[in-house]
Amino acid sequence: MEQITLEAPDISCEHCIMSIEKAISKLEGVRCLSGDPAGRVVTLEYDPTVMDLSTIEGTLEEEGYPVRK
Ligand SMILES: [Cu+2]
Repeated sequence: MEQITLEAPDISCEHCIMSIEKAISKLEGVRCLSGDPAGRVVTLEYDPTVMDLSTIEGTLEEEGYPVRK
């Protein structure tokens, strides 16, 4: 499993983290480890053999939280 922390500047509160967790939970091979509304980051774990980072980033963007590269 790969672990990655993604920064999404549009995260503003715990509800944003929950929205992201919900969207991520629908994807195969990835799960949320933690979210930090103050730091505007989410830390994820994913299996690179079934999931790629661009799909995860696309899902966050669709949810309204584009990832800062
Ligand atoms: Cu929020």
